Amino acid sequence: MIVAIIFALLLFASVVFHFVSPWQISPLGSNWGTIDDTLSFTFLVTGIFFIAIVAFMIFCVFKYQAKPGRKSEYQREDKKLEGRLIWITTAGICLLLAPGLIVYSDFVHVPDEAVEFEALGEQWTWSFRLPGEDQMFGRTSINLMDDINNFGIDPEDSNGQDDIIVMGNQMHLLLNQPIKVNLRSKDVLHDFYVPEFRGKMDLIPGQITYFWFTPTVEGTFDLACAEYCGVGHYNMRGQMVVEGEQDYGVWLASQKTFAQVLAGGEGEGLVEQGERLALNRGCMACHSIDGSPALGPGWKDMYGRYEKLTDGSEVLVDEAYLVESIVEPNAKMVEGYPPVMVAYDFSEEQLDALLAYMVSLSSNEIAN
Ligand SMILES: [Cu+2]
Repeated sequence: MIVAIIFALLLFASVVFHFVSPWQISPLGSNWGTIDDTLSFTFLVTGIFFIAIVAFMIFCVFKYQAKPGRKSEYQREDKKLEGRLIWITTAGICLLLAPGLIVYSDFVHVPDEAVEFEALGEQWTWSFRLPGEDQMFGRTSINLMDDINNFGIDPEDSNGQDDIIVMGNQMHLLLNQPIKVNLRSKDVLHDFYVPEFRGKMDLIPGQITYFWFTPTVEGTFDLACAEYCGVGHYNMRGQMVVEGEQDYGVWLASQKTFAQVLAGGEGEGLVEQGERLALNRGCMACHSIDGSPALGPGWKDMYGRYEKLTDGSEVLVDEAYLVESIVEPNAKMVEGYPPVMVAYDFSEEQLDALLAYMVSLSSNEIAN
């Protein structure tokens, strides 16, 4: 009897929790209302089965409880019952699968009016590229990837010269414009997930995956990696800014083409090189430059200050300490930060550029 009551309470609490739970679905920001419908339908079907099965268990526990003189009896297999159960299960699975397959087909059938962008994932940052005026992406090769040419675009391919390389991990999208997102990974599996768009797709090394959507609400939406991809996975974030034509135009005009990036790479100073490296290599995922809190120590005024280490000692943040912290991050841990940074393999010149950038962010000076 007591077991039956516990089951009944659990059933009641589960149903109530569904309606009063603080974790409700985020408001829809794209055309994919059908994905919501599919989820609701799946939830309804599984919910009905859940209630029916638990109710049946309560009934059985109550009806067949142990009583003096009552004995269990052995029943040989019941072909008829098995047959019925197989058909009910089959029908249930078809009911759950069919709507999803229909919506998924729409999800990967890109309409003709859609434009494109590319999202490139790597541990643990996102980069974005637009095809430029010709609406054609330049050819890419992993052999061409370096710190200036993050996407590995072939400089020989004329389609690639006008490709727009978005700086930082914030991508802007035009409101109500259908868009196809092409997904590439540089290293391991990642997953492009913007909850409000209901869009979600794996990035698979060696393949280009894609889906399309139409952003229907203006605003800034978080992009989160939804496939565990290493210790920094939780911090692999970006942003999708959906805006009207005017704001989008202003943003687009401020971005550089691949040709400009290549040309700029030759004439840029150490500090700019360092800034580009920090952006491209994902430093900004964990370090802020405006003094805001982040996963790792912020770079604003970091150079020249004293940091307290986990062993209680203090260290002056000078060039030697900074280099050590980049190539061997766990050698001296600053108090209050988790030991999650991976060692970076930078060349001497790259380290010089990064240091120049960090020093430029600080108003402190170290007397020689
Ligand atoms: Cu990831």
